[in-house]
Amino acid sequence: MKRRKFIRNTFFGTAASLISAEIVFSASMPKGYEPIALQNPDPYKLFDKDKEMTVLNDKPWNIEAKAHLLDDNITPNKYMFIRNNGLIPQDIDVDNWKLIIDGESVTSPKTYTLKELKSKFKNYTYQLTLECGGNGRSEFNPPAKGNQWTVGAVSCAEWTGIRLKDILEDVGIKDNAVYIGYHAADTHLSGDPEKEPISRGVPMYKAFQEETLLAFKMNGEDIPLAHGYPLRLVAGGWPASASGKWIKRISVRNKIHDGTKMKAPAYRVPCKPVAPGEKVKDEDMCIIESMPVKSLITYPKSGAMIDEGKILNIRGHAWAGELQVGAMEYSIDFGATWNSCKLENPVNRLAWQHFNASIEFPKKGYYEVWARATDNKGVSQPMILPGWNPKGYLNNACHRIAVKVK
Ligand SMILES: Nc1nc2c(c(=O)[nH]1)N[C@H]1C(S)=C(S)[C@@H](COP(=O)(O)O)O[C@H]1N2
Ligand SMILES: [Mo]
Repeated sequence: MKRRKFIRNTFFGTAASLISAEIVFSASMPKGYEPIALQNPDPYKLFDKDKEMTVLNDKPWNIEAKAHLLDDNITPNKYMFIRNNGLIPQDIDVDNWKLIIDGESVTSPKTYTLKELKSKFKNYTYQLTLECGGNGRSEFNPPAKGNQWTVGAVSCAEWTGIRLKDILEDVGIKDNAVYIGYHAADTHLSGDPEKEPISRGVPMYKAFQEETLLAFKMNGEDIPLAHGYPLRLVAGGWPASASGKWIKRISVRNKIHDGTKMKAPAYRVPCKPVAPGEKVKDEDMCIIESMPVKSLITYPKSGAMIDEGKILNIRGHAWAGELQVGAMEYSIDFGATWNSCKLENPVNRLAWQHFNASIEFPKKGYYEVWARATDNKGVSQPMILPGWNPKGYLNNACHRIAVKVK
């Protein structure tokens, strides 16, 4: 009861501070009532986000970072993108929050309270890269519908929780298990309680990876509400849509999970490359699994000015889905020649890797610094746009910043 009050108070506390006045008769305000003054809330205050974050949509909330905001090794909440398909659950009762594990491929369904999950199973902490499959969508031509993400729908926070595999082993999984599918507490935009905004998942081998967590902490604290409080699946290196927030139920399926947004064309790309603008049949669309190699220059900010003769120290992060980044390079001549950056190893599997380089420019003028990562299988980021696809997923083109030497 205490915890629940806390959440409600935070909400109404936020409410009062957004209105900048005490809600005098708040005690008689109907439960779940949204004060008129709050119907257009300030998302920065509501979600504790930095003012430089970009709001792409408010119904549902979709907010992204800019490259230079992602400079921290571990992404703090204020710079973490928000991607919602539906409405954030408003009235979370943590004391009565239950996780159900069911499905065709469990021997018998089992229910756990949050407390049981936290105490019964060993806790693990990993830094895990989460990138929205649609990150970079805004650059595709012909354009794809959906949130027009630029580069900022990626994060690498530190997640603490229990291994999904430990719970699945505790429940008992049948040999015919193929996929897990999540079910969450958010509401469909239509308000229809029968509809789920999203219900995706991962195949068993990913569910059984050591780093696949059911997390209850982000960066050492309770997960912020917008990011899945009180329980979130985190499957690093895969499109972040696989990492369900506000998890209530996980079904172990004897087939590929068929929840909302599992079917084509959602989170799928053509199995074979297609020409820009081409229509692709549903059966020719394949589920996105590991995300492709990518990197971001997080310092300096694009548009930086430096004095002639000075060295520019750039830095950023690189990641490669399930793989590790093997090499990192930069170019100041539009990709004609490339130089190596210093690249660190990841702190753990599926965490992004940090890079830096010291750049000398030959003379005054305008330059672009392009960054290119190569995964440990030898696959590099494309210099400009990769394969066009109907939904605008997987744009892993080189990140570029402008620099003026004066
Ligand atoms: N329950 C639920 N989980 C969800 C979503 C959602 O809308 N509802 N969005 C997914 C998508 S598409 C992405 S990219 C990530 C975004 O995670 P974040 O908002 O914590 O950055 O959450 C995923 N998990
Ligand atoms: Mo996403």
